[in-house]
Amino acid sequence: MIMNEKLPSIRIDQTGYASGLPVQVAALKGGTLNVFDAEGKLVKKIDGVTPVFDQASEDKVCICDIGILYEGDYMLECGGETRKISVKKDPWQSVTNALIKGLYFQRCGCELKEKYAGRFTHPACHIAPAALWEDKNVKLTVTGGWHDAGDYGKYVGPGAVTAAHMIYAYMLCHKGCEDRINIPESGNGAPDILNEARYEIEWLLKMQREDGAFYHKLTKAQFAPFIMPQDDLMQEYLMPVSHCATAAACALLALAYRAYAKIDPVFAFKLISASVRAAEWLDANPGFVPFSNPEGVRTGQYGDGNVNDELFWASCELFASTGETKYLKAAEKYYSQGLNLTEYGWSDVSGLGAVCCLFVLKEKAGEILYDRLKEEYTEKCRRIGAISKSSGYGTALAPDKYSWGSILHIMGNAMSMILYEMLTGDTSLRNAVLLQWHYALGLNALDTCFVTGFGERPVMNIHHRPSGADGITDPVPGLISGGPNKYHPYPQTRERLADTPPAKYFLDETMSADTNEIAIYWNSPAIFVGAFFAALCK
Ligand code: 9MR
Ligand code: ZN
Repeated sequence: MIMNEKLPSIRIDQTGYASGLPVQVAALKGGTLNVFDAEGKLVKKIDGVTPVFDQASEDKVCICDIGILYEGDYMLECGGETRKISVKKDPWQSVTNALIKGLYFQRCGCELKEKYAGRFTHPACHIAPAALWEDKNVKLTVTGGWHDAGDYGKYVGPGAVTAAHMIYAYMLCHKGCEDRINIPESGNGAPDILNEARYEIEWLLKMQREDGAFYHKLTKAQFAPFIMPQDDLMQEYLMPVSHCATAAACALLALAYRAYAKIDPVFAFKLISASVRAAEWLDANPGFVPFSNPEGVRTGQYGDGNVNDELFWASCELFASTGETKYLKAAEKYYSQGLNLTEYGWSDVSGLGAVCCLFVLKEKAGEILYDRLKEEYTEKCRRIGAISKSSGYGTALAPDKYSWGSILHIMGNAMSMILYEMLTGDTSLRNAVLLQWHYALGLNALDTCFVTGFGERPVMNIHHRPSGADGITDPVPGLISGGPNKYHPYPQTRERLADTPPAKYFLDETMSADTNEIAIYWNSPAIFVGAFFAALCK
């Protein structure tokens, strides 16, 4: 790759390294890797660095484990090139905080005040009443929630999944997400990660129809042009209800009930009641119909063709929150039909149900949903570790899996390996987890930090309407790009990138929604991973 030749031959985590964890870098030239401290003293030396062919990037690359370094700045030298790294006690709390704050910047229906948003302020947006798609004379006020991604749509399933990642991040890695992040609720006694998630959950509650079902999404018929949200004045519609949205919301609300029970019992009661009403609707309406955009609608479809994973997750969370055995039986039934236990994205949420079984229910889940599920889960995690091992950059994604939002799968696989460690006490996948986090922050085939506002070479031109329309050069900070996407690109991207290998199939360009959009449910698994490492650094 011509582009690659210009990139530095040492790839690093551009946000720094932790003094308590091994330092790993990638070298694209062989020989000896020398590490000099700030005084120029040689402190480490790794001989025999031998780059080997990496299928996903077609680079020759070698991951070098430098081991533990004390806090300070260092100069790496290998194959006649140098690159600086910094080692700090706790380098990633700020990144994690920014990723949480990134969701604040996605808030809809309220003003983003300078006090919280700095330069990235804007007046309240999308505050007009929404119309029911199926009966456009009916108008309802459904403000709030987060803009989903680079567009201004708000979608129930993706929102539920994002809030769930944040709640589980808090439940399982709370020391890494306890900071105040300067949002309007900061200092109210609740952790800000839960304050931020609540902004979405309050909106989700409004997306429930009287009979318990959830509207699939609240969007316009078409995506807006690249304008600021307050200027996007076209009519918003409540699109028809769907099984997947209802089941995902049902699951999230049952989970959120436990997360907010102590913080605000009245709110928590609302959550569990809404969850049970959703479950009742699902029981009464078993004929699954996948959502597809009604005629004339072009906004995100999120057309999930399988609801079993959502139903599994919902059953697990409802059992955890109510103790009613009917939910346990239902969860066992869905599990027996086969699930991808290490998936946590909008289309497959099985992994969230697995987390509930393994970390919340534990022995209460019983033989099938604890012992058997644990065996299957840990085996899958080991396989994820093996994928990372077989990649030149240590990336836990097979070369043929770089699709739209590849970052989701990389961060999801990092989550699985973290959960594996928590579950078994076996730390053998730790370095692989670190490499996924480093991937997001610059140790990759593109030498790009995928989180806006961080690193030497951050993504600059994310597909994100406010970032494109606000007249500020810098993008809104704390947002993670979806990253390389060879297998689901736009035709114009394919024309431009032709034979580019999968891990480089990326354009840091505003119009490249297929490779460089941001999305709330890509930020959130990165929050989980960041919170894990930030907690380790305490
Ligand atoms: O994340 C979604 C990805 O898995 C799909 O391949 C892609 C194309 O259908 O859509 C992604 O979701 C987008 C949604 O449809 C609309 N808002 C922006 C989302 C992120 O690109
Ligand atoms: Zn808005």
